[in-house]
Amino acid sequence: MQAHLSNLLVGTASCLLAIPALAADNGAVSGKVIFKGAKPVMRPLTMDATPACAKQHTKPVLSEEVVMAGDGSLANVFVYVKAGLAAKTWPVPAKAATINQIGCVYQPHVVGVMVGQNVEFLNNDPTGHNVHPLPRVNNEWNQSQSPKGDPIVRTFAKPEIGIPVKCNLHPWMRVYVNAVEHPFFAVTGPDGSFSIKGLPAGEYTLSAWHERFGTQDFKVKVPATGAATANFTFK
Ligand SMILES: [Cu+2]
Repeated sequence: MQAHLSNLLVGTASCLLAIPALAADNGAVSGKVIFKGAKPVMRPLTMDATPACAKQHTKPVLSEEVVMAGDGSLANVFVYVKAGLAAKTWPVPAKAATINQIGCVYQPHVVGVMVGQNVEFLNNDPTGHNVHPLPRVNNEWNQSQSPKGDPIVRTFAKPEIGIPVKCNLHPWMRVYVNAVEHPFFAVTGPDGSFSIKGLPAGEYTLSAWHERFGTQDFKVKVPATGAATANFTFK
């Protein structure tokens, strides 16, 4: 009886050891964001007031308020898991999210970061800038940066979607920072597509945010392995 019980315990222990492999987070959700309707016409940015900016461009630079392909595929949409994740703390990436200033344009135009992750603003330009986020929830700050100056490194302490960041010197400059408490987010590319990987299986509310077209939610069931699909249409 004694021997039988210890065999049973050994068996139980090896089962427990196997559990982490079974619980690996291999789910994913991917999809595409499109816009249906008359395509908005973007105005060219007027940089004439600052020749150091204007001189860096040979062609007109269009506002990035709407970046859309001919078929309506919508870029620069921030897609993230809004609800459904277990209450746990996800590790913050050691690597900073980088926002460069090139030709007096923020690159990229929409950025996702984790709360507490470093956000590094670089200045590639031969002119000064003044980085100035306008959050509703996080702390507002603004900091000037000399031509080709040292990076400005900051964090966003609270979750917040669509934080506009402007430059006090160049009114056309705009980047939107999105801070969330987990790593399950993406920004749509020029083809309107996105992919969020490494999700635990479960039912989630995904949210898609666009600076002009607003917010849309989508309920999705993510399998333990493989990808669920979530497509968004803005009008
Ligand atoms: Cu500037």
